[in-house]
Amino acid sequence: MSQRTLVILKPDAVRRNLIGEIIGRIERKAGWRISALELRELSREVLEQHYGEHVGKPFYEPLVEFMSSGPVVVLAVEGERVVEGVRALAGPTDPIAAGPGSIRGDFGTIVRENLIHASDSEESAEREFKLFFPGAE
Ligand code: YYY
Ligand code: MG
Repeated sequence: MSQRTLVILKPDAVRRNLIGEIIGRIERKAGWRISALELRELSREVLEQHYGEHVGKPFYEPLVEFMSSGPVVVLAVEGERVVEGVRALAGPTDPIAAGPGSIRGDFGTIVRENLIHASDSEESAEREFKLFFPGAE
């Protein structure tokens, strides 16, 4: 079943020159394609909507600080079971728990700086796509 997911390469990925490496892993999956891509800085307002489920949690403020600390790459990826698939490429939230071969396992250090966001469901993906690419199809 073809799907679309929303991916953010976080400020640590941009600062550490890892965006090519990460996008390459996504592109090497047969049948997936990148359908939107932009380097930009995220406002607190957009981040509050994006991370609405985490507002009020102890890690929320430091997370927003981090996510607005520099440019990110926002992209949409389309393809077969891509929502679950990019989450699998990313690995678990905490890089310490992420195995080698996953993006977070190979490059992550601490939980906050875990390089990549990927939508957790088709519903989240559609909401996030509209938030980051308003007006796009
Ligand atoms: O979806 P995913 O990114 O894997 O994790 P979430 O539980 O949605 O948390 C979003 C984001 O928040 C996570 O990627 C890092 C950060 N975070 C944190 O800094 N500390 C935690 N204990 C949990 C999450
Ligand atoms: Mg999440």
